[in-house]
Amino acid sequence: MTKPTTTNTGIPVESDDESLTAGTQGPILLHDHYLIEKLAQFNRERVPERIVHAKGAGAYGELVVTHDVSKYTKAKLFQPGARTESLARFSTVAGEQGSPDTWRDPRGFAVKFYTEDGNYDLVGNNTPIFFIKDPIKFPDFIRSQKRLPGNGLRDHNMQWDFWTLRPETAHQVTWLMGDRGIPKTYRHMNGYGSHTYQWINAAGERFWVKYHFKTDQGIEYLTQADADRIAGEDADYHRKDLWEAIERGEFPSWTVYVQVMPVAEAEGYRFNPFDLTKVWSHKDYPLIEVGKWTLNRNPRNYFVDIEQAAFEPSNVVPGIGFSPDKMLLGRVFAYADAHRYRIGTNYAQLPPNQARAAEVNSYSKEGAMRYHYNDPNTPVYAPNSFGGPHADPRRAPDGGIWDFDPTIVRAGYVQHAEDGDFTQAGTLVREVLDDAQRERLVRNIVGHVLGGVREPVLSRVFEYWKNVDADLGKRVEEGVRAGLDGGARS
Ligand code: HDE
Repeated sequence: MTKPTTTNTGIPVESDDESLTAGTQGPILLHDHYLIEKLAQFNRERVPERIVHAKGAGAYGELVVTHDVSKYTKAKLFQPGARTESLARFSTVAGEQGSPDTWRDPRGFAVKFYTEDGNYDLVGNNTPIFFIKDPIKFPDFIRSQKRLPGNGLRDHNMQWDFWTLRPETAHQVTWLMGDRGIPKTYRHMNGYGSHTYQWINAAGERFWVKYHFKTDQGIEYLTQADADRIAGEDADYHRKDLWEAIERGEFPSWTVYVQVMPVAEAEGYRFNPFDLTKVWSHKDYPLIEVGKWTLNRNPRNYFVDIEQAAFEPSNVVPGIGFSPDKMLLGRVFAYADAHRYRIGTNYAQLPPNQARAAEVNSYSKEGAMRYHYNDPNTPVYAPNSFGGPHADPRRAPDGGIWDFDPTIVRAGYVQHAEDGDFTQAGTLVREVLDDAQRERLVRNIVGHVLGGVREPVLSRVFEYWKNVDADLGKRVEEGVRAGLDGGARS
């Protein structure tokens, strides 16, 4: 016996095929409320897409801690042997919801851990750094990567205009234009927390840390030509790959590491350790293994579990804290604000966002779409004399520590000994990439610049890459000029 179709409130309906009319050719009747429900619901099926990272894919999994890092953090999810359920969402940045997975772009690497002390969200990318170092530039940066206001088209000239006017972008753009700019699949890329975070151990000692999720599948990439072809064949190539791998029982995993910097060493380090456009040399701060993170369960419903997933850098748990990284501090505000706008006041009650392993005793109440019941015997205000919850600083996450002078300033980062916008991009080009990777980098840059970049931006592009590396810059200029003269794209 098949189930009867019902209205949204469970009332069996007469027909799913014909509207109610006066006579077979007559007007549709207003009281055909099921017809109206169907059309009205259809018009309201979309929530606003994410303003960045609109296109993505996700899955559930688990973190298992295999090494003892308790001397650095008391966070329960990082204690030896701890197993914590997790949700991941991978994404591109600039493309809209229907855009191809294989466009050249950094990839979002958002991870939610359902810990005993509440949800911990580590919202990173597949690159250890980012384009800019101050959140005030973020709207400008993103707009330069999206569409022209006039004709609504994407524009390489606009992208390079922003990049070349903000030299701090050089390190990330070098990653972007290289192999990491188009991962073969979401399974074949690393993930990074990118920012410097803070760990606090049980004795209250503090450490600066950077997170690395190293793919156990190996790093693999798509060439620009393959990516362009696949974009035309299957816009959902990465989403489908992740889904099918998990369906096959081929669970992708990453080995989780941290770099740890004692707080006292931050001041004298050769790079400003809070500058999001810089990495910490692994020679200076080697990777310390923490555990294994595996994705082993597909979402039951893509919209409910993934489109409505809400990751926020403000979700830190005891043993983990923020740092003076201004980009992190800007994000600590922005994400919850975006969620309230995009998926409503009570987004934390939606299935993927609910605390799983922790009890929620917040004083929040009501608001649109609320469906969790507040305990009727618990007051909705504090202080109160009726047993309502009390804040306990001993259990709360640790506030940041700030070595700042009392004057409030708007200033760039303090430049450390080897700081400079192009230094690490040049090191990446000269010491990390091999000849073949450099050759592909040049070809990718030339191809992208020939996609419409023109003066006065064009000369700055050559200058930009010569600042990264003289030889690379020369090869880019030669390649572009040959292409402009009608020569074969180099
Ligand atoms: Fe985001 N970012 N971001 N971002 N970001 C969002 O949150 C923002 C930045 C990242 O799969 C938004 O729910 C600001 C860095 C990921 O749901 C928004 C700044 C890094 C995702 C937002 C940054 C990221 C987002 C858009 C500059 C890597 C997708 C909708 C201070 C370390 C998460 C939303 C998911 C999403 C704000 C820069 C990663 C608008 C203000 C740096 C992976 O809130």
